[in-house]
Amino acid sequence: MTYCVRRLSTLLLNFKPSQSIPALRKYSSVSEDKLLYFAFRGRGEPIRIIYALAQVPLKDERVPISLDHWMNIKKDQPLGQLPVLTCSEGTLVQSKSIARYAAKKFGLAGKSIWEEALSDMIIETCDCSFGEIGAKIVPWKYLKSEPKPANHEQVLADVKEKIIQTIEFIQKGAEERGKRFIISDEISLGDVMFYSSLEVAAAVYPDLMKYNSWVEDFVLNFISDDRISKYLASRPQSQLPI
Ligand SMILES: N[C@@H](CCC(=O)N[C@@H](CS)C(=O)NCC(=O)O)C(=O)O
Repeated sequence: MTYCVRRLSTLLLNFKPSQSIPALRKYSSVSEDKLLYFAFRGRGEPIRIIYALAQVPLKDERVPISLDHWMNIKKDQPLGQLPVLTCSEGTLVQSKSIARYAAKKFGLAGKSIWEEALSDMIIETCDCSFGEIGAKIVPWKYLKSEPKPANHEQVLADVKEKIIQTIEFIQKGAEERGKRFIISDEISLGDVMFYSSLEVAAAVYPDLMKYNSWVEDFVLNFISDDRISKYLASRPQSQLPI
C-alpha cells in the first residue's frame, strides 16, 4: 500500500499534462495502428504528428509516388484514396476523421467540449483555405497530372489571399485567448492542423511561415516542443515539397 502511494506520488510529481499520460499508458505498448499514406506530408502529416506527440508507435507506411504502384493498390483502398488508418477497432478513412479519432484517443483533442469545438473550427477553416493548394495547385505544380492553367498566377494569388484571411482569423482568436498555443497552453489538434497546413503552404508561398511575428512565435513554440522537435528531426524526407 505504502509502495502504491509512493508510486502514485512519483507519477503525479512527474506528470506532464501535455503528454496525456493515461492515454500513453493504455496505448503505447499495445499500439499496432498503421497509417497508409503517400511518401509526402500532405493530408497524412497531421496524423503522423499526433502519434509523435502522444509518443505512441505508428506503423507509418509510405506509398512511393509512382502512378503504376498506386494504381496497383488503389483498388484495395476503401474509398480508392489515402490516408487509411488500420487499428484494433477497424479501418478508418478521411484524413480529418482519422486525425480527430487519434487526437481524442490520446487526449490531444482539447480538454473540454469548447476546446474541441475550437479545434474543429480551425481544422475546417484550414481545410477551406490551405486545402485549396491540394485542389487547385498541387496537380499542375507538383504532380504534373494536369496542365498548368493559363491563369495560374491568378490562382496562386487567390489561394494565397484566402490563406492569409485564415491566418489572421486564427491569430485573432489566439490573441484574444492569450494562451501559449492557439487554444490552450498545451499543444492540441488545432495547433497540429495549423502547423501542418503552414508547412504545406510554405512549399508554394515560402514567406508564409514568417507572415508576421505571431506566426513566427507560433511556429517557434510548436517546433520547440521536445516531442515535435524529435519527430521533425527524424521523419523521412518528403518525396514532394508538400
Ligand atoms: N477527403 C479525403 C481526400 C483524400 C485524398 O484526396 N487523397 C489523395 C491524396 S491527398 C489521394 O488518395 N489521391 C489519389 C487518388 O485519388 O487516386 C481525405 O481527407 O482523406
